[in-house]
This record gives sequence, structure tokens and C-alpha cells, in this order.
Amino acid sequence: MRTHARLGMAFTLIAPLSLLAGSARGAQSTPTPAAAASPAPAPQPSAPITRALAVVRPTQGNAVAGDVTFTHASDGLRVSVHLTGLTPGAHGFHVHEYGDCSAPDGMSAGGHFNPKGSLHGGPAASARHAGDFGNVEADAQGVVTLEYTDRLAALSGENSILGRGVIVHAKPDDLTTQPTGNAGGRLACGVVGAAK
Ligand SMILES: [Cu+2]
Ligand SMILES: [Zn+2]
Repeated sequence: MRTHARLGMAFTLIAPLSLLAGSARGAQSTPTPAAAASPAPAPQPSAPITRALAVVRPTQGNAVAGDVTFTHASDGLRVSVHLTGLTPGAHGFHVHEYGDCSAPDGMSAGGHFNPKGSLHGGPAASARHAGDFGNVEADAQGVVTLEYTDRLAALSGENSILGRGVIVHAKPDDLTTQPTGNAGGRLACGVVGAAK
């Protein structure tokens, strides 16, 4: 009984106050019920990601930089590579498991992106890691300009490379040594992110 009585008293005190507050608010500003009642914009279904970009930056003590663009195509994933600062010749070029370039030597990107537990191989091999892009060939000026289509890596599904790491290596990938291709140190690292 006591509790009820107290609640009753509290209500009689609060009710007039809230009424006052309500009328004061109404007098000061234009009422907002219309705006509040209008439905929130329907969430837009996010469009599938069909283009991705990795800006590649040098690891510590190296000068390799550039960008790699990935574009979804009906016959695979179009890969467009622009790199500078390499020694002339072949350099291992892979997508690694983690989009983490924080370590000075690029080792934070982990091993090759290998969602199906396959053996390491060349890009044309039937058994390969999804991240096995083989080699890029730098010209006499140390520049790589390359465009090709990869048949396994994708921007959606199990083989999606989104959020993974792109690594450019010091040495050629021999396409056979497990599980790295013996491609040596990591000269540059980039993270594959969604692009317009
Ligand atoms: Cu690699
Ligand atoms: Zn591999």
C-alpha cells in the first residue's frame, strides 16, 4: 500500500511537469512528429563488388611501388599490374592470406592465399593456390606493365581475394617449390580493397 501511495504521489508530481515540458517544447520549436513519422530510407542492397584495387607500397629498405587493379569479367578476373622500382626480370607475384602489410618485411601478410588447401603452382596449373599469380616481368627500367586474366581468383565466393594481401617478391617464383615457389623476400605489399 505504501509503495502504491508513493508511486501515486510521484505520478502526480511528474505528470504535470512533463505536460509543462511538452507544451514548452511545442511553443519553442516547430513540432517534429511529421519528420519522425516519415519512414527511414530503405537500405540499398549493396551492389556486388566488380572492381578492386591494391595500392602496393615498398617494404622496409625497398623501393617497389605501384597498383594492381582487379576487375570481374565473364571469363575470370582481369588483373592489371603497374609497378616501378624493381630489378629487371621475373619477380614472384602472389595474393597472400592477410591484407596486413604492417610488418616492415611484409611477413604479416601470411602465406599464399589458399582457401582450398591446394599445392603451390603456377597460374595455369590445375593445382595451385588461389593467390598463385606466378611472376611479373620487370623491364630494363624496372617497370612492370601487365594485363592478363586469372581463371581462379575472384572478387566473390570462396576464392575472393578482397581484403587479402598482394606481395611482390625479390626472386622469381619457380612455380614448383612448396609452398612458396622460393620467391624470396617481400619487396612490396598492398591490400586488395573494393574500388569504384
Ligand atoms: Cu608471395
Ligand atoms: Zn602459392
